[in-house]
Amino acid sequence: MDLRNGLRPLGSTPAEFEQDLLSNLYYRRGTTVESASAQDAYETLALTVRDRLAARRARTAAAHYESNPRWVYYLSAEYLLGPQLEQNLLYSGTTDLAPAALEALGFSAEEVAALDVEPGLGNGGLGRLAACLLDSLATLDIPAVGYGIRYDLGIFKQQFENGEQVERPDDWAFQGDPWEFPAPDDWQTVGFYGFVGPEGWVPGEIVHGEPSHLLVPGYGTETVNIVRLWRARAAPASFDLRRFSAGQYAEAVQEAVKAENISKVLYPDDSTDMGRELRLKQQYFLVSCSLRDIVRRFRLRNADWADFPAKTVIQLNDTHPTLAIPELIRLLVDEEKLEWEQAWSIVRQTFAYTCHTLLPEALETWPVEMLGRLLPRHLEIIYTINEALLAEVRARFPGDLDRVRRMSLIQEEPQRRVRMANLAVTGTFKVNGVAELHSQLLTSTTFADFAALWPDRFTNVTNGVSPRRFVRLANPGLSALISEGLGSDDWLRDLSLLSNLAPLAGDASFRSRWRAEKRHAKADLGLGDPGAVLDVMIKRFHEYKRQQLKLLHVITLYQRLRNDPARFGVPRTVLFGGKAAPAYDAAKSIIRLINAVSATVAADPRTSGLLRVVFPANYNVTLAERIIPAADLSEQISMAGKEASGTGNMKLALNGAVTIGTLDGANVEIRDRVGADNFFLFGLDTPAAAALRASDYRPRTHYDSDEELRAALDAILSGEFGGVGQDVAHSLLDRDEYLTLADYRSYVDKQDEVAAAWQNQEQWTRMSILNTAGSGFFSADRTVADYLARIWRAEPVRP
Ligand code: 7GP
Repeated sequence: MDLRNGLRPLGSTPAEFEQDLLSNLYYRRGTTVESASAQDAYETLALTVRDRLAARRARTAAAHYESNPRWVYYLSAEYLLGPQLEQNLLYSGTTDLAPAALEALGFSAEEVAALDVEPGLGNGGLGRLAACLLDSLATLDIPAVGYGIRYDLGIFKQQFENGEQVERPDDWAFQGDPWEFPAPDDWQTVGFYGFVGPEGWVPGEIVHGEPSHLLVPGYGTETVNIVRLWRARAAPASFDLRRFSAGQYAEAVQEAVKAENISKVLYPDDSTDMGRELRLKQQYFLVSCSLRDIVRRFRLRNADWADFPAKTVIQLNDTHPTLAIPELIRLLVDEEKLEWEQAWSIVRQTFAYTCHTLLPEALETWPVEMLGRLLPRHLEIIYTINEALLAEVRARFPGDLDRVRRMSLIQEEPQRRVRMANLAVTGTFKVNGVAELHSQLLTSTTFADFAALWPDRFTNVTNGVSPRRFVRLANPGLSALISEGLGSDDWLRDLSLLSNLAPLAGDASFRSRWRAEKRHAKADLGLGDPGAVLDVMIKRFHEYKRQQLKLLHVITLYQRLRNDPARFGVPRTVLFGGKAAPAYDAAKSIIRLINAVSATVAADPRTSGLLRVVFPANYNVTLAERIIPAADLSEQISMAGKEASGTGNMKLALNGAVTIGTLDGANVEIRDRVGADNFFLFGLDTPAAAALRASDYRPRTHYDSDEELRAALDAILSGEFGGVGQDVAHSLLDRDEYLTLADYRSYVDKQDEVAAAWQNQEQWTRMSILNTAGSGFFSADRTVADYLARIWRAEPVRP
C-alpha cells in the first residue's frame, strides 16, 4: 500500500476542526472539557494545527526521498524563531477556524495566544536571519534542513531594576513545547578530550546528542521543511549508582550534569573567559551531531562519496560551526578511510561561509591549548590544512613573510590561537557578506589577503526578512490595505510587487487610510498620541550602533523644550528596545542612562504631550512584531563601516517607517531603492569615518565648539539624570571610539528636518508609502534566490 496516500486528510471545515481539537484534548492531552485549563487549550490547539502541517511534512519528505535532490543544510548556533502559533495558523490556513473552536472549549483566542512562548534561541540579527532564511527556503520549495542547538535556557529575560538591566533565566520550554517532535531514539554520540592513537582519535568523554525537530512550513505551498535542534544528554552509564546508594547524591550525578550543561544555555556574550571552553564544546557538539545526521541522510539514497558535494551544500552561519570543516575531514579520512586529497576536495566543494560582522573583536579565535585538549585530532587536521594554505601563499607571494603571518590559521602573538574566520575562508568554496557595502569591506579589509589569493571565492548576498512574519502577521491592517491597493495578496510571495504601490502615494484617500493604519498600530501599542512622531531604535545595545547618539539628541530636545521652545520641533515619543550582553558594562551604562533620562523627562510637567522616552523591557521577536507596525521613524545610526547589514532597518521600512541613518550596511541599498528624498541621511561615510579614526581624533573639540552638545554632556556630568551616566559621558569625551560626537551636529540638524517634514502629514505619508513600495527587494525570498544562484545551486522539489 502507498502509505502516503493512505493518510486520512484532515478536514478544513469548522466542524471538523472542532472535532479534531476535541479528540486531541482527550486522546493526546489526556484531559477533559470540564477540567481543561487555558494551557490545555493552548497545547491542544497547537497539536491540532501541527497535525495539519505534519501531513504536509509527510508529503514533502516523500517527495524529497523520491527525487534524491541536492540539499541545503544550514548550520547555525542560533535561531530566533519568534512565536509559532500565529504563524502556523496562517500557514496551515486555520486562522479563521481557531477562535470559534476555542470558544466552544470556553477560551478566548487572545488568552490562548498569550500562552505561546517564543523560543528565544538566538541573540539578535544573525539568529533572526537564520529563521527568515528557513521560512523562505520552505516557501521556495527547496529541500533544506536547519541544524541548531536546543538550549534549555534561551536568551535571558531582561528586567530593569532601578533602571539597570538585570538578567533572568528564560526557561522557555518549562511547560514543554507543543511544536516540537523529540526523537530520543535518534541520538548521536559526540566525543571530547582524549588522545590520538594509531587508530585515530580516542575520546575521553562521550555525550549523547538527542534531536528534536520543529516544522518549518512554506507559505502558499505544500512544502514543510524542518529545523533539527540537538540537546545534550548524559550517557546512561554516567549516573553513578554506587555513589548514589552511598548517599553521595551530588557526586552521583556530577558527570551527567556536566554533560547536559552543553546545551543548558545560549551564550548571550562571548567576551569573557568564563565558560569559553563550554562554548567551544557547544560548537563541536552542534557540528558533530549535525554532520552525522547529514551523512546518514546522504546514505539513504547514495553510496558513493564522490557524489557527496553534488548532493550537499552546507552553509556555515558565521564561524560558530566552522569546526564542521575539520570534522568532515576526520569522518572521511579516519572513519571512511578516504585519502586526504579526496577528503579535502569534498570539503572544499561542500561548505560555504557567511560572515556577519565587521568588528575585528567579533572574529572568533580559540586558544590552541584549549582546542588541542578538547579536540586533539581536529587540531592536527587544522595544522595540516594550514601547511597547505601557507605553502600556497608562499608560492604566490614569495618572500612576503608578513602576509604568511596574517593569513595563517594560527595566530602566534600574544597567545597561540586558532583563527576560525581564516579556517572558514580556507575550507569553503564561497564566502559572502550580508550587504553590498559589507561584502566590499570584507574583501578590502577583513579578508583582503584571502581575496588577493582567491578573488572568485567572495560574493555578496544582501539580507532580507520574511514578509509573512514582519508584514502580514505583525501588521494585518496595513497588509489588508496593501492587498486592496494591489488587487491581490500575491505580494506575500513576490514582494517586488510592492513597487506597484508607488502611484497610490499620490492618492489622497489612500494616504488617509494608510495614516489610519499607523494610528491603529500605535493605539495597539498603547502609544496612541497620533500627533507625536513615534521615533524607534530597536536592536541589540552596542556602542557601534550608537544608542548614545540617539540619547544625546533626546537630551538636546529636552533642553530646547526648557530653554528655547521655538527650536523644539514636533511632539515625539522616542522608543528604545534591546538587550546588552551581560558582561558589556559600557552598553549597560547606556541602558541605565536611558532609563534615567526617561524618568527625568516624565517627571517634568513641561514635557507633557511633547516629549516621552519609553523603554519596554525584554525586547524580543514578539515585541518587535508589535512595535514595528507603529513606528514612524526608524533609527539606523551606526558609525559607518561597522554595521554589517541590519535587518530591522528593512522590517521598519517595509512597514512604512522612514529611516534616519548613516551610509552603513544595508541602509545604502534601502536609500537607493526608496529614493534619497524619502530617507534622512546624515553623518560621516565609511572612508571619512575611517580617516578620522586613523587621525588624531579629539572628541573634546566638538564639545568645545558645539553649545548644544556641551549642554547635553554637561547635564549628564552634573548628575541631572538621577546622578548616573557620567561614565558614558567620560567615555565619549575621552575616547569616543565610534565617533558619536563627530556625528552629533549632523544628526541633530537632520532630526530638525525630520520634524519639519512631520508637520506636513500629507508629504510624510507619501514618504511612508514610498518606503514600503521601494522595499520589495528586502524579502528573504529574494535573499534565498540569490543564495541559490550564487552559492547553493539547488532546485525546488514540490510535494
Ligand atoms: C548581525 C549583524 O550585526 C547585522 O548587521 C546583520 O544584519 C545580522 O547579523 C544578520 O546578517 N551579526 C550578529 O548578529 C552576530 O552575532 C557576530 O555577529 C558574528
